[in-house]
Amino acid sequence: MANIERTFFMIKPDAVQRGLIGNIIERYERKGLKIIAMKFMQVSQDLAERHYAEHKGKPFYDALVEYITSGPVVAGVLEGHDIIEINRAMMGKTNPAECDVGTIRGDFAMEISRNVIHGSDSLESAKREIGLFFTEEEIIEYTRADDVWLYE
Ligand code: D4T
Repeated sequence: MANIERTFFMIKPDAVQRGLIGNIIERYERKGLKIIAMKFMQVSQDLAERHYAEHKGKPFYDALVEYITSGPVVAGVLEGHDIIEINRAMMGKTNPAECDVGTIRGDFAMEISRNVIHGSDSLESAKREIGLFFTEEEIIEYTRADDVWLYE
């Protein structure tokens, strides 16, 4: 049995403004990823600073916080076998110039500072980020009808 994990994702302000929400969610659904929480929201200055705390002091930090608070985002939680690795593979590398075509960033992004989507990079960061954006009550446990055909 593979690992059932949870991961946090965020469709960033540039993707919302460019009308990419549907395309990104469609990719997740087509692949078989299970969405267990999702909301459309404005990230506050305080939440942005907590989310990006590990980057504080880096040259791109201020611009990063400004970008993520510049308009609404879609935040969500995915659950599935090895979901952190699968979501990172679907997003592509952080720098769109290095992304494979077919990945979300490879298909939609041009610059590292406008890279369309965020996804947790480890179990530890997933747990931290889910806790920052969602309460336990907002996370819905359910069985998806196609799980029996997605997993052996
Ligand atoms: P996020 O957190 O947005 O999913 O990106 P990654 O997990 O893929 O990458 P990261 O934590 O290393 O970077 C966070 C965020 O900062 C932006 N960034 C990064 C930037 O604008 N300039 C830079 O030089 C770097 C390294 C992009 C993603």
